[in-house]
Amino acid sequence: MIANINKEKTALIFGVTGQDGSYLSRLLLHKKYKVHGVKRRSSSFNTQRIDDIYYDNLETKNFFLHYGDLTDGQSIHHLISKIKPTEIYNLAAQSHVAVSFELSEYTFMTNVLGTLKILEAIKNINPQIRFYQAGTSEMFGASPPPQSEKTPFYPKSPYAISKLSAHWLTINYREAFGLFACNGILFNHESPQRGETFVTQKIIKGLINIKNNKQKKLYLGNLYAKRDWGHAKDYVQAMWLMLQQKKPKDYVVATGSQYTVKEFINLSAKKLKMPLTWEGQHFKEKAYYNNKPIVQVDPKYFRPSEVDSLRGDAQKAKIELNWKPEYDINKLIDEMIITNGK
Ligand code: NDP
Ligand code: GDR
Repeated sequence: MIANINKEKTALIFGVTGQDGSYLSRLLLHKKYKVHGVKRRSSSFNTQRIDDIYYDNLETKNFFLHYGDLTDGQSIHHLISKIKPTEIYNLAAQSHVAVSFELSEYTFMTNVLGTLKILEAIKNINPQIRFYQAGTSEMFGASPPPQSEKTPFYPKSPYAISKLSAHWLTINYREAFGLFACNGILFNHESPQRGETFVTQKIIKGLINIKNNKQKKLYLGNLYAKRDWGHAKDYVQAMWLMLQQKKPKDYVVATGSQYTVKEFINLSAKKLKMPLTWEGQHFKEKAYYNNKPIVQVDPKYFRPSEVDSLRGDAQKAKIELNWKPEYDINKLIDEMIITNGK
């Protein structure tokens, strides 16, 4: 009996209502964890991605939701003391790069000070708790690909700089206080649960709406940025693996392939049987379908400074974690199209 209690794993997820939070919750419940998630107060419902998990686990009592906020240190301390997790995943963030140029202070309060508050609470309450910090390929910014754990950081937005601060805080608490704290340096990952203001979901929903005559045009920014797009389901597996190792380390997680935003549009349109022809250049570039312009550049979606080219080298994760992605870009787009009802 005691052995069983000792073996029980309890996870606390900050950012449980987001894309990754929903996939990680499913993964951990499947692995027989007790999962506690932190949701923040909102004037309208913000639990759509996890409502089914909540109701499925009402009787099993394996999934719990608590109010909390990364800007509220007291709630963080209280939750960690009360829940006594064995693992904490910090997925909560102001995660939109473009928005971070407008909400720079809030981005720092959440992404940097929020992480610091969790690390402090772990140090003071129970330094044995294992900690995962959601780092990002945006930290590489202007450093050319392929980017690995050895690539110098050169962040290009308040978001990227905030995440880099959190990255170094995590390393510092590992070195200074012996915490089992890991940084995942994850490249872009998408899914049917991806927020609608990120470019992949915006493109797929936009094209489907246009095909169904529910929308006339899709307005986008930089069509030539290159990204390494994977699937969130594969990437949460890597997060969990990092916390199961003997030693806490930092890992790049990526597919190793990159595409431009324009290539992503063309691939999606082809799968939707919407042949596109492109005309014009720069701000005048447009894509035509059935002789009508349906994709158009809008300068308002350009960022004050852009990350041009990301392609990750995930060799370390492949070798040490035995991680490998199951999805490629085609499988990812197919799934996003199907679940959008096309
Ligand atoms: P989402 O934007 O989908 O989710 C972010 C989560 O953080 C949501 O649950 C959100 O709550 C919550 N949140 C935001 N602000 C606060 C706050 N002040 N207090 C508590 N919770 C808050 O992001 P993803 O799931 O895509 O990403 C997860 C993490 O991984 C983020 O930290 C992101 O920066 C990072 N990351 C993401 C990558 C990607 O490609 N998806 C790549 C690399 C890193 P609410 O639902 O109420 O808005
Ligand atoms: P990113 O993802 O900034 O890489 O951050 P996003 O999908 O927002 O942008 C990818 C690229 O597409 C270009 N782009 C547009 N982007 C958006 N959102 N909307 C548009 O209309 C548009 N047009 C062109 C962007 O300029 C960019 O080059 C995501 C987030 O999940 C971060 O939290 C995470 O850390 C990184 O991925 C890795």
